[in-house]
Amino acid sequence: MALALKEAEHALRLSPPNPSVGAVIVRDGRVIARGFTQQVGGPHAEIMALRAAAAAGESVEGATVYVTLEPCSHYGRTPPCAKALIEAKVGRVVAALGDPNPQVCGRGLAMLEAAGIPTRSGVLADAAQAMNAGFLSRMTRGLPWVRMKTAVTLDGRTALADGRSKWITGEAARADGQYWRARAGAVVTGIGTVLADDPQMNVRLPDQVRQPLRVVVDAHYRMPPEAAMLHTPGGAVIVAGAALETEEARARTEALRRAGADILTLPDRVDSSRVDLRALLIELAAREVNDVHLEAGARLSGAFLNAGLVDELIVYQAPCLFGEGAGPAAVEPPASPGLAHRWHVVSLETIGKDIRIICRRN
Ligand code: AOF
Ligand code: ZN
Repeated sequence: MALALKEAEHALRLSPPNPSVGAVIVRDGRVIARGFTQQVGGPHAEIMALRAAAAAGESVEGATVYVTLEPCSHYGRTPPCAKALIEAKVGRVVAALGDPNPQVCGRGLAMLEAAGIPTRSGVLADAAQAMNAGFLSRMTRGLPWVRMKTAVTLDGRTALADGRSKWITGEAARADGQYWRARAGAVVTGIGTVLADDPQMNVRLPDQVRQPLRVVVDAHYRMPPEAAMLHTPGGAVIVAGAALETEEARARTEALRRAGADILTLPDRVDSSRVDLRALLIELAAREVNDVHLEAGARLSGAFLNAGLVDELIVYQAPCLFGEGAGPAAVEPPASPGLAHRWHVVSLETIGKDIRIICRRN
């Protein structure tokens, strides 16, 4: 199963909105084939492993299949893996985790059992869960998994006193940030960041085949139609704004549409000139976004935190000190002490000359 999890890692940037699954086929104590989930619409991990076995001239009859998610039982974009495993006459199926997709939800393992193939589930479940936190979140909560990324100094600052902020962290940390972006279904930022930095918010890795949606939270539709995001290759651009009934707002949204943006109107429950961030996440989940990569300034990051919508923090910390009076912290103040203290560290690593801390919610 550990090998199957390793295999699944190859799918992280490729498979969304499908979960990233790995499969390994073992016969007489020997690994005879491996596979991982392909791009959406393409074969699942088990099918790739069965094909690899066939290509290598290996028989899978009676073999054990280790797979990091319950084999599917439904006709989605592809036919059911459980059926393919039954037809291939495998001997046993071991899964790390049940598939909470309501179209599967135990039926994959039940199909195998009904065909006389013994199954087991729950092997290395924690690692499998962590790897597909986004897919599991969308299936069980109807919300994407939200990772908030920030880059700060040792004293938690995002800019010098004069506002200069470019490249706090080094090249290695920035490349690592690209990998996290690359596994997301959507990169979310705020209009403040667009106006200050004019970012592209795309994935610039040479072997990347899919691009996450690019979402700008922009209550008043202030995004310039000339913004780089609208004129660089990458995922579709969504401008998420409020229900403004003014002539100017209508003219601005029209200009943005002409520049290629998709306008999403999400009025806040208490204030029609603000964006309801939970409604935004529900809408993104409906568009099959598993993972949101939040890469924004202190204001929007703080708003997501204070709405209790952030699941994970990725903090890059550079070994420098900007000191008292320097630019802003990564986020606006938490609305309550409970929100400030809700995190625990799950990983701490050096990335080039910087450090990366990953925290999850308690
Ligand atoms: C598997 N193995 O490698 C993956 C599975 O539309 P489809 O046919 O591609 O089905 C997508 C669903 O299949 C997805 O929502 C999830 O429940 C399951 N993903 N299942 O047996 C895999 N990626
Ligand atoms: Zn499948």
